[in-house]
Amino acid sequence: MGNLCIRGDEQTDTSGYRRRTEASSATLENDFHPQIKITLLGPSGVGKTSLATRFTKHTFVEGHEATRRGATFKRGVTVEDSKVKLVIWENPSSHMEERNISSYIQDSAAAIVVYDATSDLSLGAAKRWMKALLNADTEGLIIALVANKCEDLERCRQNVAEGKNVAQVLQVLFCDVSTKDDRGVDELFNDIIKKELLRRRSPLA
Ligand SMILES: Nc1nc2c(ncn2[C@@H]2O[C@H](COP(=O)(O)OP(=O)(O)OP(=O)(O)O)[C@@H](O)[C@H]2O)c(=O)[nH]1
Ligand SMILES: [Mg+2]
Repeated sequence: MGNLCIRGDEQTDTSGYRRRTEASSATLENDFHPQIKITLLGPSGVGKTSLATRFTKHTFVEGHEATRRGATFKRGVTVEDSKVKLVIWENPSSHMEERNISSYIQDSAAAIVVYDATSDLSLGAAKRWMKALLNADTEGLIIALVANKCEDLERCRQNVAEGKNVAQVLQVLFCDVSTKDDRGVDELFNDIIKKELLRRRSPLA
């Protein structure tokens, strides 16, 4: 899993690293710098809220309630001795249009395009979002394509393989996850944070 530590009530998980949950908002505001903003993109129902909620609140909700206004999710994370304030932003998918991509990714360090790996339609929509990203000014932006709902890997095999291929060709991150089973989610955010910290430390940043 790597060097991931979360501020709040301290717990030790099965991998032996100490983790904390629910840093108070005062602690989060005062002690966690720099801030890294991540924007979630993708069609309705693919699990964007679930991904953010799993990472920031360690919970999963079965029912689908569409995000109608923009939603933000925050968490303090310590990665490689940096105390990072992570802000995850979700736009309402009912209002999102690919041609407005530049306004969604403004100020973001990373954009995650999420798709439902059990649905071909959803993969098609994710490809359109990837295309929109490629046509926008994304210099310095970390891009990740994420296949969600991968509890049953055999069922998702084809759509995961296709997503992986798209990501490889476009040279972006790819991750298959299940927010329901809490699989792959910490790794995804950890990878993005590490990449962004490295970029900010670069003499060319
Ligand atoms: N089986 C399974 N279901 C999931 C998973 N993640 C999310 N879901 C379900 O998918 C539905 C939609 O999840 P949301 O997180 O609300 O999706 P969203 O992309 O935020 O949807 P909008 O806000 O409408 O754009 C809910 O019923 C979730 O319980 C997963 O990993 N596995
Ligand atoms: Mg949502």
